[in-house]
Amino acid sequence: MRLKFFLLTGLFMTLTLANGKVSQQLGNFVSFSQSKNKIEIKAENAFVELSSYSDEIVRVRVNKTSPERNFSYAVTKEAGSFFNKAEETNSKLIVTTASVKIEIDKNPIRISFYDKEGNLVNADDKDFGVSWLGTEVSCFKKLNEGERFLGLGEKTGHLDRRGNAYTNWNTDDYGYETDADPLYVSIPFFIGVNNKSVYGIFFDNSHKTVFDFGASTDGENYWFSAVDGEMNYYFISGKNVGKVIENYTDLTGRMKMPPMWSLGFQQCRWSYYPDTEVIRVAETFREKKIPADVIYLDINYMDGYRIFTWHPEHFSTPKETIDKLKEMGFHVVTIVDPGIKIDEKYPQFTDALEKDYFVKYPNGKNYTGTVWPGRCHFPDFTRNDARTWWGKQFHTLTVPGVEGFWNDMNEPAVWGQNIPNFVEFDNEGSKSTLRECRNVYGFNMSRATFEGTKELMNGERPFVLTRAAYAGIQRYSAVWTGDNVSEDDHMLGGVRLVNSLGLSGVSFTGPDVGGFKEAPTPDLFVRWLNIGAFTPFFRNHTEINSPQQEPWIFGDAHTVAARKIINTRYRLMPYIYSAFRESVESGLPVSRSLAIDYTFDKMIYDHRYDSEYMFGEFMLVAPVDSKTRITKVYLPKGEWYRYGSDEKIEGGKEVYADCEIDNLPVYVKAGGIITEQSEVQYTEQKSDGVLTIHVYNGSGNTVFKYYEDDGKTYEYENGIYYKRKITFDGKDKKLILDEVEGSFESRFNKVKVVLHNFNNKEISEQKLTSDKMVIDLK
Ligand code: MIG
Repeated sequence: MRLKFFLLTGLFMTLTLANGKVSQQLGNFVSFSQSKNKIEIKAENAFVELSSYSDEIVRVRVNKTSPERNFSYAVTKEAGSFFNKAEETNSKLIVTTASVKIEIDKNPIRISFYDKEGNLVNADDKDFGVSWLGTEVSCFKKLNEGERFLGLGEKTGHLDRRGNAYTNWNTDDYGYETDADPLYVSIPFFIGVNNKSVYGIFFDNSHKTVFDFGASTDGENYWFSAVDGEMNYYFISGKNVGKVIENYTDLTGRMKMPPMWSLGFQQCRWSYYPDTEVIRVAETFREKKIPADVIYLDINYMDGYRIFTWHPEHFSTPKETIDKLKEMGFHVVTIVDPGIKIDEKYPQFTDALEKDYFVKYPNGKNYTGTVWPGRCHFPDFTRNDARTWWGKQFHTLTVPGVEGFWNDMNEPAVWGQNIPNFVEFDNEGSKSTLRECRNVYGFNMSRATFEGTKELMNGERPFVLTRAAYAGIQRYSAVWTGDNVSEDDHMLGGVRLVNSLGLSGVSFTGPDVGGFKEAPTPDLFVRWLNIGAFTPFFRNHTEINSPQQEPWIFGDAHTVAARKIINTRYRLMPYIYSAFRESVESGLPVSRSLAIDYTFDKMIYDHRYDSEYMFGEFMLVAPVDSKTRITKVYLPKGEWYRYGSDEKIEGGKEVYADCEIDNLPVYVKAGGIITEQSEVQYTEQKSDGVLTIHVYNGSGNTVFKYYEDDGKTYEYENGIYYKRKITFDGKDKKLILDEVEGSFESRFNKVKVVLHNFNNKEISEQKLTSDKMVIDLK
């Protein structure tokens, strides 16, 4: 009787579970098998698969049925065989790599990750591990005491995300609030920081995902979920935050060197037209001796907003216009939107229609949405052939000389902002819908743009910029943080967006300096410019019908300040370019939240200080609003100098700092090595040929990895670069330039050393040779 009752309720339960009204747990362990590359576990209600990508990267896949195809837009690395032979006991399965121990409790299945020393780093929640609710899949994790959460890409809020929840669903949010979520970019990767250990989790599922870092479950656990698809995450270990980022970018790829000109100052607005106005703006930069490298054409350069066309009157001779700009040292970036105007007389439309490259309704009709050009169809960037087609269309821009491509509206955005979920995508041969493909739409558009323009530019580096993105975007594009507002809070919040993107593998990022919506006060503009000068992507941009926002329109004093600030950016170019190279090699960002180097210092998470960051290896930037003239800054343990000064400041405490409007608090770490050049008006202009190395006295040994290449081709991938280690020996007070590696000839023929807090002030110019040089600083 009793047994029968159980059997019946059992059957009943299975039925209710299957209809998704209540959740379903993965259940107990049934059996397992190990092959060369993976461990497959059968559970009562699920299949669990473990695989390894290095000793420090373990992938966990959990599916209700035997796993779907193995496919990822984000991951470029192949699985390997880093697992030792699994050990089975009555209650557990134990799997190890050289650096991670994974314990799988059998009843029910719960996964725990330990480090080499046997410390528990991350574990499933005891009550709830992986479960489903209909198609929705969740993973609950144990929340450790004091655990912090970093990253998750372009997310507003504070550095430590604990106590907050976030959604990934790429969204066009014009003039977003400083606590808005979601924004344009989805990177389902975060870093957990325990009292001693750190780890990363990359949940590679492009559906709408939620991350709840102990926000709403009484601090008992934290969880992440997706509305559909697999529980598919990578547990990434590493001895510190930097190593976790290195491992994550080993998995999802790193950027290539962007063109050097794209590290210069970029001038944008919606929109400069006609061509004579573009030339006038460029000329004004040169007249006023304010350095700049780039000018943008926003949507008005096109003919009726048709992508890949030129406006017949306003830009009747694009090549002549661009040639003129090039003579002045300017590069041109044009905007492209994904929406292709429905217009039988527009060849890009008829061609794509004929080739059937547009995303579709379930009945096969092309989806139509309205954007700037009017009614549009949208290329299916989840198809390789459509991507290739898109890439080829750029010839109408590259032939006249455009070198940068700004991918906008690729969330994708349409008027109404609500594309039906059932719109279909090819999804690389495995048909799917907007639910799975929205978050990777901008990623794939940027990829098509990068690959296509790279092909068209005969070996020169295109610059690609995007608004929407998914994990791995760093391989193809820089990211800007969308339609912000001209307010102090946006300026400061924007710094944290950049830092968070940096923690998530994307180095080349920045906000609209000065603010997109509304107009900045002169002080806000100058302060923002100053922060922008210490941000990887440095672009001034503002919306249509807003007041002019070029650096010279805020009055004489502010123009002088703007010039001084932009000059600093150009002086620092040899330092900044080297920091980009570091990013290309290791994935470490250029703007590095203090959580990278000072992870366990709790003061850096204090909301007054959590926007501070290292710019490159040695400079600390302390952002401050436009109204404050004296501020408190937190300097981590160690010794520091205010940038450009010789006064040493003891760290490990809060200090007061003057911050006149043209003087952002920027510090250099003791032992810091900062390479600079003479002031130039654009990156390709010849400097005086002197490389100036600033050394800030300290007692230890510090190393700077100095790097140069031609700044415009991919020849550096064939060894044509100039790399040398510069070491400051703080004990013997010597500067050692190692022998040059690579076959590129330096832009500089002389070297000068400027000393900070030494007995000497400087070591006068000498010839820069490629052999080892030892410079005595005493
Ligand atoms: O509907 O191209 O974020 O930078 O200036 C607005 C016009 C479309 C949004 C971008 C902004 C750009 C603007 N675009």
